[in-house]
Amino acid sequence: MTTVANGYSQPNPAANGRKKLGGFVGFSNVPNQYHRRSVKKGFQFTAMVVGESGLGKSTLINTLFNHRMYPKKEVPAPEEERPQTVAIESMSADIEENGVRLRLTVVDTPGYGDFINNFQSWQPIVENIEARFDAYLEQENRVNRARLTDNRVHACIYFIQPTGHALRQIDIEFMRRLHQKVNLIPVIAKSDTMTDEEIALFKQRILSDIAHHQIEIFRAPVYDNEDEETLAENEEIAQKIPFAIIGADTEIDTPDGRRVRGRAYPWGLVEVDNEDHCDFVKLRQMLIRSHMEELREHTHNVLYEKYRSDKLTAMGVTQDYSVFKEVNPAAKMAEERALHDAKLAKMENEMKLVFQQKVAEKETKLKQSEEELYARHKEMREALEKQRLELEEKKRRLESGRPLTPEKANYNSASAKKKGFSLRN
Ligand SMILES: Nc1nc2c(ncn2[C@@H]2O[C@H](COP(=O)(O)OP(=O)(O)OP(=O)(O)O)[C@@H](O)[C@H]2O)c(=O)[nH]1
Ligand SMILES: [Mg+2]
Repeated sequence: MTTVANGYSQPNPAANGRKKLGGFVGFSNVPNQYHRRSVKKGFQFTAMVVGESGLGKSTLINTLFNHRMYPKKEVPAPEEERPQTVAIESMSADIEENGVRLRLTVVDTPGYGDFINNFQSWQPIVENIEARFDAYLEQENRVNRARLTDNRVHACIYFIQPTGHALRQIDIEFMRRLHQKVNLIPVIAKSDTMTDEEIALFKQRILSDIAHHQIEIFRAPVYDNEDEETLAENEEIAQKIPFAIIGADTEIDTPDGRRVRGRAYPWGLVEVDNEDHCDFVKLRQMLIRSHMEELREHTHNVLYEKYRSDKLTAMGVTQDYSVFKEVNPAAKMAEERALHDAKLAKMENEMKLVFQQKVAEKETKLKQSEEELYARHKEMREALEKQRLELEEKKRRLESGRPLTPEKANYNSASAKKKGFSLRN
């Protein structure tokens, strides 16, 4: 991680953060609160460079950071031997200016044009952009999402070869694959190889090609409440698109004794930071000073939102629109009361049923015991009747003088026999 000094001038936003107390409610201070909070949290901004190999993408990154992001060799290699970028790599720098913290990340991609099949060129880049969306989506789905790291690509600088003709097929294909995923900012690379007239003509051709192929490039929204100065500044930036840029990470001395970033040629110098020489300053201004928030907002509200909803729809997650239905409190209460009444009625019915069942059970039990009682009564009556008959029979016998029971006589003789038998022993 490197902290680089930078020369960007910016009005001091912290000075606006003071509250004015007066006879007012105070909600007009909300923007300031938001401002203070954002300043405290800091900002994250990620830009990506895409384009054909050797168009100066890595050089532009160094120029943007005003810093050589790549390790410097002991003996500086001639520019022609500069290594090609072979993999997507990202570099970050924490920049602080007037108390505002910014983490600026630049993603460098290997230039295409080396592959026979161009599918290999855009696929890793599209995948990288989507992986960054996925990482953000994954954070949003976490339980704790108080602090999200935003590594999404907020701007994609697309390098166009300075041919002076028109957009090539590969540019159109590439931009069409990227324009709904990222804010596209087309630039004419190595614009020091073209004259001013050539550049003006080439810009027109590029814009008409972009319009013809319905490629959406980033255009800053215009707000009504903007002051005239800002409007003019934004208009100036918009008119320079596609920016004709020059990259240089070396400093050179000018004949008039200044030390500037630029490129020295036998016939003269081109200065990176000179607006008469190229649009680099305007590009940097748009990225970092005037449109960073719009780039971030458009990424979040439009590009990411589209990616997110497409992805969730593909996963089979559907939106339950009934949750957005407007609620009328009176209707809601009536609905709840009806539900409650229905519940009460159901409970009453159930209790009635249980009661009836219990009563029926009791009745059958009573009937059963009544029958049992009746049967016992009958039995006892029969037994009594039998006894009465026997007694009457006995009485009759006694009266007629006959022995009480013939069985008794039999018994006596039997016992006598027994006695006789025992006597014999
Ligand atoms: N004339 C001119 N040359 C440039 C400019 N910017 C970079 N170069 C030179 O072009 C060559 C390639 O630059 P790089 O920055 O390595 O190109 P690149 O796009 O990163 O290439 P890859 O990593 O292969 O994709 C180097 O020799 C640079 O010095 C420019 O604006 N004008
Ligand atoms: Mg490179």
